[in-house]
Amino acid sequence: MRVIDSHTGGEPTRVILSGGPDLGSGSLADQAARLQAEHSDFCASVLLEPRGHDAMVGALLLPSDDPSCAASAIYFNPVGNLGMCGHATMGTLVSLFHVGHISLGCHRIETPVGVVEADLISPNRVVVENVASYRHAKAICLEVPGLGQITGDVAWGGNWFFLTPECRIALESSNITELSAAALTLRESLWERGITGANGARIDHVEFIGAPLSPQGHGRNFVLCPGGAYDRSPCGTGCSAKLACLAEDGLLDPGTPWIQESIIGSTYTLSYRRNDQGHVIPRIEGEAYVIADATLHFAKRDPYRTGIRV
Ligand code: PYC
Repeated sequence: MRVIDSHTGGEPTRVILSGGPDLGSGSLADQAARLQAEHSDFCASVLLEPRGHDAMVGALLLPSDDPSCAASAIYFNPVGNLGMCGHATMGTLVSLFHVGHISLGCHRIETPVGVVEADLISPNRVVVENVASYRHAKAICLEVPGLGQITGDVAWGGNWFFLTPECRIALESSNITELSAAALTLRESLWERGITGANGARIDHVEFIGAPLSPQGHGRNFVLCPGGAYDRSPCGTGCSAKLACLAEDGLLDPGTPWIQESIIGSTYTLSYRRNDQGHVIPRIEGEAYVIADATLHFAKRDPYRTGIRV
């Protein structure tokens, strides 16, 4: 299986160029559902140790039925599919440029939750225009064991997020273990309380938000991804959810830049525009670098052929 590995602000992406499963026909959302339901061994074998690790996100590229799109992408992490993925879209563009499949400029990518536009403005710099993002619920209050009462917003940025400024642990890289534990407990509490996104959608990302550490920054975050890994980058879909909240609170005007720091200090430059329907269309600019151009091998007798799952 031919893969290209990259990282975007420290967050890894593995683009699968060839050797993926046959997902049959139907919409991209149908094919993504089939990937998750019928090919979990494939996903685990590509992403988990010993070939990968639990923070890795896969991008399975397929031809798109939409002639305006350069490709379709199904993004997945070791526990299941993502709707959209900002950092992996940047990683995908940089990887496709690396192998000579695309040139610099604008490319449309179909995802299961809509078409996104990505502008490769240099070999390592990408601007992604994400799907329309919005706040679903404001100031939801819940009791979280060990954290007390927490208030936060539920928002869509291509995935579902619970965003709160109230985690009470400093957003510093030395606290990643404590932040991860707190975010996991909070997510568990959301599930127990039945707090969901639209149409009962499960909230699988938790985003702690706070003040920046650098003088140029406007905000800093810690994002827990589905499963237990945290996002090394500022999380493109998490930034989109954050932009939707800022816009709805009247705290950021369209076109005004916002520099978002991740928990390891990598940054995205964000802004948004409103489309004809008045929806928030996030713009996320960041850097991605190719780190490996590889062939994965799956020996039949390898006891860890489908990844280490303990
Ligand atoms: O960049 O949107 C993102 C993302 C989601 C999960 C990991 N990264």
